Amino acid sequence: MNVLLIYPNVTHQEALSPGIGYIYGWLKKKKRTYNIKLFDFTWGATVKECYKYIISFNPNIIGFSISTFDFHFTKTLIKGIRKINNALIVLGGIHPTVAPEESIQHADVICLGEGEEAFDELIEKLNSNENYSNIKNLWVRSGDKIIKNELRDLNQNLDEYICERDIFDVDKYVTGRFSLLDVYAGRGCPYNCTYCVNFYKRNLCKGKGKFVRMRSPENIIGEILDLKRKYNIKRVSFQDDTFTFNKNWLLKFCNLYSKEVKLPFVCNARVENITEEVAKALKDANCNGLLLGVESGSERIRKMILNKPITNEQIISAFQLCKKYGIETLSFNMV
Ligand code: B12
Ligand code: SF4
Repeated sequence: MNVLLIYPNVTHQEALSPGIGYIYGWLKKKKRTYNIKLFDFTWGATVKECYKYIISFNPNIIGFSISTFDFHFTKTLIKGIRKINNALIVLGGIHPTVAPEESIQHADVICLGEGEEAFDELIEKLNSNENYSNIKNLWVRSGDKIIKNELRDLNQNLDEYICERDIFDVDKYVTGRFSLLDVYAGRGCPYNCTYCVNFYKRNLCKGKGKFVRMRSPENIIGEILDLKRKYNIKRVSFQDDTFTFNKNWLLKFCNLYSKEVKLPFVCNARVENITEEVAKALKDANCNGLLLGVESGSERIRKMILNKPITNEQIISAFQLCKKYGIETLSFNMV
């Protein structure tokens, strides 16, 4: 069974796809013996090169990881692929999750939400010639019919999932970002800002278990030490939507991190989480940058429209505390 993963990465940002890392990590963990390859557009590969690669590799299944930015390009790519290969075309990532009706028009299968188990089940069934139309999290196109399977329960033990990066040319990514790699400490966000994808994701997973989940600090630190050993990383960026919402978890994490890792790191945070105690713990752990969502200068708009009821005082206090502890800040603002 030949499995090809494609990262269209139209914006060419030099950050590898965690979606691909996690689904590949799951297949590796399950010791699947398929031949798994990646075609990565990050470094300027052309469509022609991709087609050439597909002809030589001859995949049975092709899985794309796409955001909405990637969708238009991916549609065109798929049209060409259909002419040279009969692989089952699967779309996963944020775009098929938020726009499934549109996505399924251009694929055989799409994955909504988390894809580790669903993609694995799909390949297993395809490999043994079994019916794959009833796999949870997947929509499957069968002629004119679309089979829309429900979502499975969310895995509450995120330590079971491992982001395996070795399918990527990791050294290139590490060099491109000055010795930095992204790490994911958890999934979901407890807040409910109206404009955010988490608002949609939480509704999608309603009734499927706790939406916000964190990995154990020990597990994350194990991953980072491994990245340090393998790729000599010098900095870490936590890409979680909100790294700081759970104070007990955060303090435990910072304590352990400061003893065992100490690499400088940056993370996203909510202003109201940044108390003196938290700012100090972050600094002691070697956090040198916080990215904070301000969004609007109007308290009324934040509260009434965005459902982000942070006060002006909380914003000022968070930025002042960061200044006091020598943590650089960046704010996200809507224009
Ligand atoms: C980390 C992150 C990034 C990273 C990594 C991007 C990437 N390719 O995944 C970086 C910094 C590079 C980035 C860049 C951008 N991002 Co961004 N990013 C995020 C963030 C904060 C977290 C994503 C996350 O949790 N990943 C963790 C992994 C485990 O989850 P996952 O990627 O969804 O993967 C799971 C499933 O989707 C599925 N899956 C994924 N791929 C596949 C493939 C197959 C075959 C299958 C079966 C399943 C599957 O299984 C995975 C494991 O469970 C989200 C917000 C959010 N909460 O989703 C925004 C978000 C995805 N980003 C967004 C945007 C807009 C961008 C940019 C366009 C920004 C810009 N203007 O440049 C670029 C696009 C880059 C790109 N080509 O993807 C939007 C996307 C909106 C949309 N409709 O597309 C989001 C939702 C933020 C928002 N605005 O609300 N981003
Ligand atoms: S706090 Fe940030 S990640 Fe969480 S819901 Fe609001 S905008 Fe989204």
